[in-house]
Amino acid sequence: LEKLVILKMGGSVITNKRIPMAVNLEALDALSVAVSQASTNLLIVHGGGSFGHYYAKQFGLGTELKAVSREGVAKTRSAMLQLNIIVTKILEKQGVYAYSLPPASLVGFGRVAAHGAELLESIMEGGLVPITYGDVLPNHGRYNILSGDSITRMLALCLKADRVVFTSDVDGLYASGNKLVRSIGIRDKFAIDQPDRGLDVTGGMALKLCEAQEIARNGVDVYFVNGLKPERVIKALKGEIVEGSLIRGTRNAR
Ligand code: IP8
Repeated sequence: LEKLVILKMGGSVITNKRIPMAVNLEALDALSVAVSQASTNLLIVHGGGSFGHYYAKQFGLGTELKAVSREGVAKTRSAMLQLNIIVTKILEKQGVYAYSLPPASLVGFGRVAAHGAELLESIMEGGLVPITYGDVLPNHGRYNILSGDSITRMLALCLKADRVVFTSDVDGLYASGNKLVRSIGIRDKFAIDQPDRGLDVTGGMALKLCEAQEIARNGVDVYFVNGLKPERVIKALKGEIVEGSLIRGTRNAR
C-alpha cells in the first residue's frame, strides 16, 4: 500500500460540545472539503463529542470495563451510529467516498482483529476511505468506552501508517501557562493545560498525548492541528510545516 495517513476528527470539531446530540455542520463540512483534497490513502477515525460522551457520562460508562446499564450502552452505541452516518454522509457530499466500519469489527479485547488490516487495506485498494469511531465495546458481559484516540493508535501501529493527524478545536497541545508546545519529544512529560469541559469520559488531551507518543515511538510523525482551520488540516495531511504541535516519529529511541 502507498502512503497511509490517519486522520482523527475530534468530537470537539464535528459536534457542538455544549449541546447534546448537536453536529457542528459548518465545521464538518469544511473539514470534509479539506479531506477531499488529500491525495494519499486515508483512514478516518472520529470521536464522540456531544453524541457518545453525553450518554456515556449520563450512564457512568468509562474506559474501564464495567457491568453497566443496558440502556446506557444502547444509547451510547446508537448515538455513535447516528453521528457516524452524519459524518459519512457529509464526506460523501464533498466527494469523499467512505466505507464505514463499526469499531467492534476492527478492534476489541485490547487488540486489532485478526482480519482488521486486510479488511482496511482491501477498502483502500478500491479507492475508498475506511471510517470508524470511538465507541462502547463489549467484553464478556462487561463494557467500556474505547476512545477514537486509542483506536487511532492501534490502527496506526498495525497498518504502519506514515503519518497521523489529530484534530481538535484548539491549535495543538498546550502546557501550563497556556503555552502551545510546537515540538514534543517522544518521551516529554508535561502537564496539559486544558480547560475541563466536563464532558469527556475518555481522557481529553492527556490521553491524546499519551497515545500520540506511543505512535511516534514506532516511527510515525504525529500532528495536532486545529480542525476548525481546514487549511491547516490540508497541510498536516500532506506532511507540510503547519501551525500546531508535532511529535516526530523516532524508532531508535525506545
Ligand atoms: O471522543 C469516545 O471517543 P473519543 C466515544 O475519540 C464515546 O474519545 C462513545 C464516548
